[in-house]
Amino acid sequence: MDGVLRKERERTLTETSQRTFAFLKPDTVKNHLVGEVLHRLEKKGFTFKQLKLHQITHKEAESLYNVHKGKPFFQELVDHVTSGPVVLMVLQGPNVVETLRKFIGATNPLTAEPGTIRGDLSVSITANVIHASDSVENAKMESSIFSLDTS
Ligand code: 3AN
Repeated sequence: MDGVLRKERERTLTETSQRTFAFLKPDTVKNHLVGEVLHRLEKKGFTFKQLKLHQITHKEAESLYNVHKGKPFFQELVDHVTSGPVVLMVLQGPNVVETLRKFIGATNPLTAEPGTIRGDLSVSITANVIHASDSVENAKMESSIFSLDTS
């Protein structure tokens, strides 16, 4: 790649760089898939800015999934994410909110595309490996529940 092209590419990457919040769910820790998922995220080129093992409390889970309160799957979801340790993370990369969501695949692993994290590593809609914020605003809000910062 010549110098002008390289500079242009670096400029584009810097300008679109952003941070997002994600966590690996308890199923991922129990199934010994933490290394596999972190490896995929690293290979893709995302940068870990923060990474932390954490036991989610009921209060934190209810804040995190407040939009789903009243839905039939709410209790099962809260029970699952509080059932064991999770791995919290702040990731950085170009357009990372959208690119990470594509990379992890659809909510239901049974319909998630093969090649995506959920498509390859799960069959359960509740125990679906990883959560990732769906907007810059939600990344800020969700990370703050765990005293992390995506700004
Ligand atoms: P995503 O994690 O793909 O952004 P959301 O935010 O709509 O999906 O839902 C949060 C979590 O709630 C999902 N990761 C999934 O575990 C669970 N969930 C969503 N929809 C359903 C459903 N119809 N049945 C059971 N669990 C669901």
